[in-house]
Amino acid sequence: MLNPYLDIHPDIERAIAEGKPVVALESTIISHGMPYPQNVETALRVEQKVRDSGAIPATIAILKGRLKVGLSEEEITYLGQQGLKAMKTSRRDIPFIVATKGDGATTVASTMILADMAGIRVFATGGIGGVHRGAENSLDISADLEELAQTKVAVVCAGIKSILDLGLTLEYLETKGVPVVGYQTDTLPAFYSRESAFNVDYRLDAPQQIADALKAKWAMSLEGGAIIANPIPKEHAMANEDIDHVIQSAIEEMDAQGIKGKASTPFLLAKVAEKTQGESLKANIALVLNNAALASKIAVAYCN
Ligand code: PSU
Ligand code: MN
Repeated sequence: MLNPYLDIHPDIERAIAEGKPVVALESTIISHGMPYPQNVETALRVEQKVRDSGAIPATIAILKGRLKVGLSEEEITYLGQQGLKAMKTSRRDIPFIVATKGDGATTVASTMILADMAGIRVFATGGIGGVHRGAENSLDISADLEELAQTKVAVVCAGIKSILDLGLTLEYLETKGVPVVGYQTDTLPAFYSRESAFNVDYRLDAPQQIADALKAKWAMSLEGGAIIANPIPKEHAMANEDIDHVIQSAIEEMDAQGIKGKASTPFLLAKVAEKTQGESLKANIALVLNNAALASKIAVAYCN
C-alpha cells in the first residue's frame, strides 16, 4: 500500500524488503515518559541494544507532518529536548498533526499504527496504557488497548504498571481478544516489580515459541496484536509495597489538581520519578533495555 504521508528510513525499508528483523520503538516514552537528558540517552542506548541483539531499530514519530519510521540521532535529540512541549499523539490525533505539519510523539497505539503501515511486527517499549484505577468513574481506558485489539503488532513491555488497575486491564484485554504472554513467567509482571497477584494467559520460555504463536495468529488473519510481558531484571526490581505507596499518593495529587485525560499518564510517570528520587527512573531504563533485547530476539525468530 502506497502511503503518501509515510517516510520509511532507507535502511529500514531495505531490511523489511529483505525480510530482516526490525524492531519498532515509540517516542512518547522519550518526550513524556522520562526527563531530559536521560530520555535521549536511553532512546539511543535502546537503539544500540536492538542492534547488538541482531535486529534493526526503527524509532517512530511524526515530524513536520511526516509519519517517520526510523529517526536520526538529531531527530531523537530534538524530541527529547521538546519534552512535554511535543504533542502526545495517539490514534485520534494523527490526522491533525499530519494536516498541520506538526510534530508528534507517538504513544504505543500510534506507534503500532505506523509500524503496521511499514510492515514491522515487533515493538519494544517500557509500559503500555491500560484501564486506570478508578476507571469505573473516570472511564479512563487507554487507546493502546483498542489498538492492541485491532493492529497486527506484538508489544514487548514490562507488564502492567500499577498506576493502572491490573485486574481491569486484563479483563478488558480478554474481552478484546488480546493475549498476554509471560516471557519465562507465570505471573503478570508489574513494571517495577517482577510479580503481581495476577497470572498471564500463556507462559512461553523461548523467543521462537513467541514468534511461532504470532505467525499462527496472523496466518489465520486473527486481527490484533499481543502483549509480551517481560519481567524487569532482578537486580533492578523494586518492592511492590514501596512503589504502590508512591503511586497512591501520586494519584491523590493528580485528582486534587483535577488532571485527567491524556495528561494523566505523563503526570503520574513524572510524579513517581520525583517521589522515588530517580530510583524508578533507573528501573525504567533497565527494563526498557531488557525489553529491546527480547523484542530483537523475537523479531529474529519471526524472520526464520
Ligand atoms: N507507561 C509508561 N511509560 C510511558 C507510557 C506509559 O510506563 O511512557 C506512555 C506510552 O506512550 C503509552 C502512553 O502509550 O503513555 C499511554 O498514555 P494514555 O494512558 O494516555 O493512553
Ligand atoms: Mn487515558
